[in-house]
Amino acid sequence: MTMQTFKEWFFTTDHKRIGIMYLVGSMAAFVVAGLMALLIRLEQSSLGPTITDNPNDYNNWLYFHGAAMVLAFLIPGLTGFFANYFLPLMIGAQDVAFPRINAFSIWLFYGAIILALLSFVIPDPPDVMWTGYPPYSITTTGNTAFYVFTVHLLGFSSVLGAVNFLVTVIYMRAPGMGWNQLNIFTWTTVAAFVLQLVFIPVLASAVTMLLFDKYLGTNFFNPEAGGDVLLYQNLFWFYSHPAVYVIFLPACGILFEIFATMCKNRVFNYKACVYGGIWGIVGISGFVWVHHLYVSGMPDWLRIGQMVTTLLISVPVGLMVMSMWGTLYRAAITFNTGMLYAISCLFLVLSGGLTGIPLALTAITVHLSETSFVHAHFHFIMAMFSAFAMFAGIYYWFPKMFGRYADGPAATLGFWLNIIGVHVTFIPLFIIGVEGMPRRYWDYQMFPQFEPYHQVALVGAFMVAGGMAVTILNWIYSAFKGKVAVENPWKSCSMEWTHAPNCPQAGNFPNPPSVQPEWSPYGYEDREGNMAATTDPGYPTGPTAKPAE
Ligand code: HEM
Ligand SMILES: [Cu+2]
Repeated sequence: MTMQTFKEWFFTTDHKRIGIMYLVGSMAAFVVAGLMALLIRLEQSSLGPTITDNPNDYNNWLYFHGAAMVLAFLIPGLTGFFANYFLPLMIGAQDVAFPRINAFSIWLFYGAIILALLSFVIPDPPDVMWTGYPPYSITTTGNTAFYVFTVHLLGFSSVLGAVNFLVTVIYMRAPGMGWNQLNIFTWTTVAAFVLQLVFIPVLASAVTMLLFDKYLGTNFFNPEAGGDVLLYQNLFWFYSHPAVYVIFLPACGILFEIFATMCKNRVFNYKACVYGGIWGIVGISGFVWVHHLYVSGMPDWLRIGQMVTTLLISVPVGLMVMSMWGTLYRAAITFNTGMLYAISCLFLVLSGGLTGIPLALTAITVHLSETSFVHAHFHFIMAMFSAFAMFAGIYYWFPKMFGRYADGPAATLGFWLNIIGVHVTFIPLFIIGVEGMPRRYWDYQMFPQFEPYHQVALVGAFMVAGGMAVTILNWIYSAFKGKVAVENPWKSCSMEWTHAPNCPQAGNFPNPPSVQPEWSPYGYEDREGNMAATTDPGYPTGPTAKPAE
């Protein structure tokens, strides 16, 4: 890369380049955090010390793994990369509302990544998990400030992104585009950014109070001086439960785009999905956080009340999942790699969601809390469902971004290694979780009978590592050398495919489109009529794309 291209990328304000920079940053976080996961599995694969005899090493890996996967891979991947690249294209906008603020957001994100990586070279890295609970985070010799400042940078970046994208969707839709003509992905992204805007300030205050307690001698969380240690848990989960929907919702949005295109169907029950499903989740999301602290002290009315709201959230989630299945109805499905990942998600959301139900029931969770059952639950729904939805989206939009296909034998091999590998890893953890395997323990001398399960999990972890290596190398190869793609290869009706060429230039649309009320991003029934309801003839009738050099 020449200095010139480096400068062009570094100072870019183009939402697509910023998107690609988020993709690169979040995948880098994914790779490093994935290596930590291998160390964790290796350490647990036999009783007693395995690859380290210092339990604190284990804590450092676990800290980095969890914090990076949630805060630097999933959230920036979904609300940074996917939203940046595709949302303006889907709504027919030429860029986001505030391109320079968008550039500032990505700088903050990279600042956070660098800060997080520095934790590998400082003498006393943070060891407080991604949750940072006091009193440990205050009494530890680990550098809690690193954790706090990383959260600050990422939070600030997200809040700026939220304002930017909400303004973009409200004011920059193609002329004539009504709210019920938005892609589901756009809706889920709007919902995710509303959640970020409302809840991030709470997390930011919680970790700032931690910083003050540890370094400036305040006592917010110190019961000896009249503080309340549980206050932190409440504040943390008041953000971090909604944060799981910041991940879950855009992941679902990606799946809807893929299902509609590959099945050539309308989104089933669109309005119920948007107003009942997506906004139902947003509405209830702020009243369920207590299910993360059922085993901490609290009055029963609060515990029972939030058990009810937690269970209630299955209703909007169910509406969305029904819409997904309904979109498949009587379809002649195109099974490419994106669709393979997307279909696997239909099953992963079941195993991940249904295992949340016993955890939501106060009587049962007393038994399951802090065991590897919880660990397996959220890996099914986050590490698999949400991450696989992202991979699905990368394959689906690969021709749009790079003008080339990433499908092929390597892609399929990667898929099967990944999907089999994650099950081999996490099913054993469900089983031993029910039998009492504590989560986040370095060693488990008291449970020698669990050792074989950990060995199976290790095999699964190596399969996933292999699958991810194949997948990522295939992406890098395909971006430069893959088979050149035609315009709109999956024959979608959505605007990012029909009206912008592959590898769109700055400004996105050769002729900025406007639409009539009968246009729909899912207008497959009458494709010609649908195209006629826009002002631009659109692609693929237009010029062919220039593949990425
Ligand atoms: C309908 C679905 C869901 C239900 C009923 C549910 C319920 C729960 C409950 C009750 C816990 C706390 C368990 C404990 O600590 O004892 C939990 C943990 C967790 N869930 Fe879910 N969940 C659902 C969906 C999701 C989704 C969609 C995500 C993310 C995309 C998610 C991510 C997590 C995470 C990360 C944790 C563990 C947090 C930690 O302690 O580090 N869950 N879930
Ligand atoms: Cu939760």
